[in-house]
Amino acid sequence: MTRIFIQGGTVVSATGSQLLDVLVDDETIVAVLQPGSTALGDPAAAATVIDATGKYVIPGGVDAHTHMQLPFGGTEASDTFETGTRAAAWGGTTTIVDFAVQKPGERVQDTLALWHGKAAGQCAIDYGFHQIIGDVNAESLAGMAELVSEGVTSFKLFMAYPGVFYSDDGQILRAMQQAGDLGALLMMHAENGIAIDVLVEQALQRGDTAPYFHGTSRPWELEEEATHRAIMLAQVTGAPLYVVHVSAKQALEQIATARGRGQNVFGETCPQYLYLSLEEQLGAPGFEGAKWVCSTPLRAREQGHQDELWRYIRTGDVTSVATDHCPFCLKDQKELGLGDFSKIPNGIGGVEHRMDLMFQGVKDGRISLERWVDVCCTTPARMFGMYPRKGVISPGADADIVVYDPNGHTSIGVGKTHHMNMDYSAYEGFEIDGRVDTVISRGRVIVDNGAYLGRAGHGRFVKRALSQNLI
Ligand code: DUC
Ligand code: ZN
Ligand code: ZN
Repeated sequence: MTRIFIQGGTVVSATGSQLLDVLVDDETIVAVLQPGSTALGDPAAAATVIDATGKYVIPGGVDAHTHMQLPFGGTEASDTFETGTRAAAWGGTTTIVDFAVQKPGERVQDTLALWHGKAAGQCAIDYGFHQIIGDVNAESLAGMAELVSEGVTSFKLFMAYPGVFYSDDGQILRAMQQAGDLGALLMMHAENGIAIDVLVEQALQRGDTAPYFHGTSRPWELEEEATHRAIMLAQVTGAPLYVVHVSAKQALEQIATARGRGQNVFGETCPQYLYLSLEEQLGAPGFEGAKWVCSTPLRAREQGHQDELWRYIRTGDVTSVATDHCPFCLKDQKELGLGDFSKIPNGIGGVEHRMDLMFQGVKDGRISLERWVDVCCTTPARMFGMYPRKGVISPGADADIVVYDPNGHTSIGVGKTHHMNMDYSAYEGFEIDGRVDTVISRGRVIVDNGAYLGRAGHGRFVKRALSQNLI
């Protein structure tokens, strides 16, 4: 048995911050104590003591949207479950929820088994799965029920990528009906992929082949339209809807309107949409912009999406912030799209930087300390049925804890704090006014002041309940 006593820190939860000490026994938080309390005798006795004076003690981050080793765009995402979860740990994330992928002709049960096989024994931190349904038919709809009983309680559909993951409105309706009946959460990639494919073809015909035109051929109107359609379909079926990686302020307005009516609709955004833009990143000279090709795309800074996205985080209409971590190296992977932006594998890696980038939002006065913890830890845990094991510092919870130094500093970039398997950083040169000091995953210190102490295989599969965040 290992005991850890975290002393002198400010415990930050989604609802408040207080000077408190935390006692961990083996894998579990056993007590949260007033400083100096002797209610349990001397809590420091026989324990490793971590001095958190002047620091924040927060629940380990929960990143509910990652794609480790995803086969996509003619290649495979460059982080394995081993490298990606190690990088996540470095950045203060102690749970990920990744996506198993069913493609046409495959059984969802088989694809989930395949993803279990990829992750088992490899992960540094705990992990769960969502299931992508790429072929809605009677068999896959029946399979959804089986998956729910195995702790996979959320299903992603795509209104984009015709011929790959795309579902038409009839298929979406059927999957939503099934999700509604099961009480499961329907996750949606909301972009009008049929219209986008026409714009892509026309751009290429014009000779607009550079990465910048990935962004202009996926205009915000086609995100807003698809978001609205998904919300209406969800309303007809009664399914709870979680719209992933929202980048357009107009799409969030649709989500906010639906929520205002009391509909179970939730929005997720990602740090890339809060910090990066069409003009500066996708529009970088030459082929450089390929680094930031992802979908939904980065939006035009001049259109004011970022300020609105931050505002929707404050109002709660953005329920959680995830990374959509889907890394590809520039060399040989992003380069598949040299001369044709439509062949650039879509995805940005960022699993290591989410906690820091969102803490910068606290420092910049964009969000409160408590909202930081809420959107990065607590609500994702509740949204995806992992609460109160995850996302909270409370007796009985898994001892997933981060000691965060608000006076520390983090320089982001390859060769600095970067442990993801990527040959560039999407956030190269970012300077963060804070630092992850110590990371504890189920009672084991896995990162300690710049030293990695974790191991592949420590992370376990989290069998999730139904969402605990429905209205
Ligand atoms: N968007 C990405 O950018 N990558 C993976 C899949 C997706 O929807
Ligand atoms: Zn998506
Ligand atoms: Zn994704």
